[in-house]
Amino acid sequence: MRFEECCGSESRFLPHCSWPEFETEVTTTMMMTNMHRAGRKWGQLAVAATAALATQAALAVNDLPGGPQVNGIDLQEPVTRIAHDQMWLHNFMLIICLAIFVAVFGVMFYSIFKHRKSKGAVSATFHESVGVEIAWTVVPFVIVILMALPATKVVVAMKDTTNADLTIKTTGYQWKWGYDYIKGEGEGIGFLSTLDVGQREMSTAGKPEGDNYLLKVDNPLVVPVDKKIRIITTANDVIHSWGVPSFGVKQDAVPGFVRDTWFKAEKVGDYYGQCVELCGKEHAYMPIHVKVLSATDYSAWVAGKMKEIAAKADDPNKVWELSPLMARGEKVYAANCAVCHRPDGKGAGPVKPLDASPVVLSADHMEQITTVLNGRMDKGMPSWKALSDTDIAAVITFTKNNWSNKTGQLVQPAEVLAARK
Ligand code: HEC
Ligand SMILES: [Cu+2]
Repeated sequence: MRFEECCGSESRFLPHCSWPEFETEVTTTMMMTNMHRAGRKWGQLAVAATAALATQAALAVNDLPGGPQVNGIDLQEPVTRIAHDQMWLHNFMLIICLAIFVAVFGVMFYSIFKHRKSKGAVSATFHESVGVEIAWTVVPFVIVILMALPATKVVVAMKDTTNADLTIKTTGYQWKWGYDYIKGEGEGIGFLSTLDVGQREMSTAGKPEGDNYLLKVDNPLVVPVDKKIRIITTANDVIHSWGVPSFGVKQDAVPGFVRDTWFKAEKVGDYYGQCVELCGKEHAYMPIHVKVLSATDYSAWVAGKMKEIAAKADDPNKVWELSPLMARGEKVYAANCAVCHRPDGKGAGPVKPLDASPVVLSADHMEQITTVLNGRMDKGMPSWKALSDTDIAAVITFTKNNWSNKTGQLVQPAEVLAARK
């Protein structure tokens, strides 16, 4: 295995990179040991084989709808127009290749048989037949054009990511996927999708179970049916690739670059894929599970997720202690206020100092709350209404207790909330 293949474009050394060689060696040694033993005791081997068959029967695996099939030899069932087109192209070219195969080998074997030496065949003496040469140039050329035309059409359609209903950013990590809904219904939702822990345990124990072995994730990607979904791919560490066979989609996720692809699932259901670019030792453990829902189910899912996000956000009625609120306020100050009021709180020019400011020191919290909330637009102090109640309470508490301001006052988010009305 080449180093770059294992570790992607970044020159970051991963010690596990050489594991396949190691494993091959171990497996070969094990196989040899087993053969040796088997040679000694055929009886034992027979017993072992029967046992193995029995366990196999117990662990019978079925086709996974939207995923791999048992002994599947065809492409997975297509559920997007692109996947249908790809399947058609595949069959079309297969037929052409088959026809060429039959024609070429037919002529060849016929000639070998018909003109064999034992029948007294004498080779022909013609040379440089213009007709034949033109034919074997023109015919393949026509065939290539015939194949290239529909193929180009499909490739162009695959790249057309315009007018998407939903845009989702997909980030490859060693070894999981991150999904961020960046445009369309569900905008703002974001989560990580990791292999289900139980699956990893089964793999470690060498006891695969279930039809979705190594394809089960904790949080599947959820999308609505019959909507054009644009997938933007990128990666955080090494090159990964996002691929779902039923959608006919496979797009590399490259660190520092954004690429895109799209799909429009025509059927509700669960569809599976995997990372398809060797990305390190857990490459086999970063599956993709896409749940395609009806429009109403999708809206319900979005509503649920939004509630979760809101619940995680700050509760304005939470009563804070001084030190966590100060720590948070320090960050809010550095991010929003320090540009004008300076890190030392002394201000500059028309920007009044906050250090020792009467407004800041005032025992009446409202004085500073209204100043920060509404600003003094005419004097160059912006309004900070866009910050959350907790952020405003935090930054005010911070200014009231930092530098030479040692008021010991604590401003709670609820006071800010009340002042907004
Ligand atoms: C764009 C520059 C700017 C930023 C950013 C800014 N301020 Fe101000 N701030 C001012 C100016 C200018 C004044 C003085 C207004 C005046 O003359 O009354 C002021 C005044 C104040 C006052 C009143 C001081 C007094 O003694 O009257 C407070 C309190 C205050 N700012 C807090 C904040 C906080 C908290 C933040 C961050 C959330 C912040 N400011 C961000 C420009 C800024
Ligand atoms: Cu990967």
